[in-house]
Amino acid sequence: MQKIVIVMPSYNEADNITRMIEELFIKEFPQIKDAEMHLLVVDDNSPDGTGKIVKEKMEKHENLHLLTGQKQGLGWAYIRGFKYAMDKLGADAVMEMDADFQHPPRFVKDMVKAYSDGADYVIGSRYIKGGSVPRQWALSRKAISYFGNLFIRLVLVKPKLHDLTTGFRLMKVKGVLDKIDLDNLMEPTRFAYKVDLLYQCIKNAKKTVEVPLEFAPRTKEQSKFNPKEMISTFKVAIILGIRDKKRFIKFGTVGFTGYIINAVALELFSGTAIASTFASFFTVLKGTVLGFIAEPSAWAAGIAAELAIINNFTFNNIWTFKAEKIKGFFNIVRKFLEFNLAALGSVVIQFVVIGLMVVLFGDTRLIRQLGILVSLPLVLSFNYTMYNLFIWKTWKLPWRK
Ligand SMILES: Nc1nc2c(ncn2[C@@H]2O[C@H](COP(=O)(O)OP(=O)(O)OP(=O)(O)O)[C@@H](O)[C@H]2O)c(=O)[nH]1
Ligand SMILES: [Mg+2]
Repeated sequence: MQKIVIVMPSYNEADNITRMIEELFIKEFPQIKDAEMHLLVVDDNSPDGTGKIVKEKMEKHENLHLLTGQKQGLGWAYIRGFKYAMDKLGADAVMEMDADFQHPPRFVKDMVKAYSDGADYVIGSRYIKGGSVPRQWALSRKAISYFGNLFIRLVLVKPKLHDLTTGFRLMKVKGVLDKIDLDNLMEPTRFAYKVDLLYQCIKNAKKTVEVPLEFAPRTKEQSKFNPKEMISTFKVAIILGIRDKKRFIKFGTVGFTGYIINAVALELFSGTAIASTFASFFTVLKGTVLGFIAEPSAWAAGIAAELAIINNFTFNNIWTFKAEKIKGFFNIVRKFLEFNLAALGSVVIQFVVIGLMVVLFGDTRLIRQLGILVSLPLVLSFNYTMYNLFIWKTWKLPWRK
């Protein structure tokens, strides 16, 4: 039987906690047959005596646990709870759930069912069919929640998931939560820690599933929802979004220097003897489909592309793919040849495109430079794929172990 521990932080929830414990242990847990359900309340010495209430209830419910500590904010309360659930309670899965009834207990069983059906990460979602945000919320708050969430979906490039800021989630320990460095989550004192945790869980999980959640309004007092929390949440999302794309940005930058070298070298070589000597070997082809091979500018384009390749190999090796850096003289030579082989495609692309354009539109500087631009998108996507697959091997092919 799978052991599932609900981690529930509480701070001054004396009014809610009794009813929460009763609803879970008397109404909800008995309906769940395929998992052993536990509740761990993480109370930061609430002055209103929340912890004392939990202690009393523990005499009645064996699967109720209490962890107390100093108040360090929402993220830390959850993090301490996760660690305790994994290390001390031996949880197979843990759930995030608030004590203030914003996550109605009746949705726990749906989350557990998705887990039993094979998901290793389950998201309680307000933005899929069957889910909702409180009707009482002012239109402005609804809009902020919706568009904020949409923004995070875009920066994290997760269009298939609908709710990335929900606080009601279930994660399997093995392979998902135990792979995460919990002590170094971003913004652990705030709500924003949830975005970092979610991002890493999605990466680790084999199967992520969204289950509808009818998010309830807060019953007591004022909401803590404020601009500070919101900004830090967006900040975390943006940092995560960029961190992942950093390699592509570096690759683009190196590519741009390569482009400049390419463009300048093309002009330098197009009028020279080297280019026309190569081209002169092929004068017989003039007037045929392969006539572009007899164009000096096509050869200049080939030479320019090769110079750009040397530039790109060097800088990608010491910068873009620094972590996978190739070392040792013979390794470098071998990789360079492989790199050239991989990049041969781009030399060919440029040779053909510029050769053809020169034949069609005449051999002018404008046409040659336009040729580079036309080749660029083809060359860029081709190279990025080849390098990731074969040179620095950062992409795994499914059939390769
Ligand atoms: N242990 C602990 N629990 C906390 C802390 N801050 C909030 N909580 C609890 O964490 C849960 C979520 O906190 P809320 O204050 O409801 O935060 P929220 O739902 O993002 O915002 P609201 O709109 O104000 O409800 C509740 O059960 C709180 O009692 C904290 O610093 N320590
Ligand atoms: Mg709340």
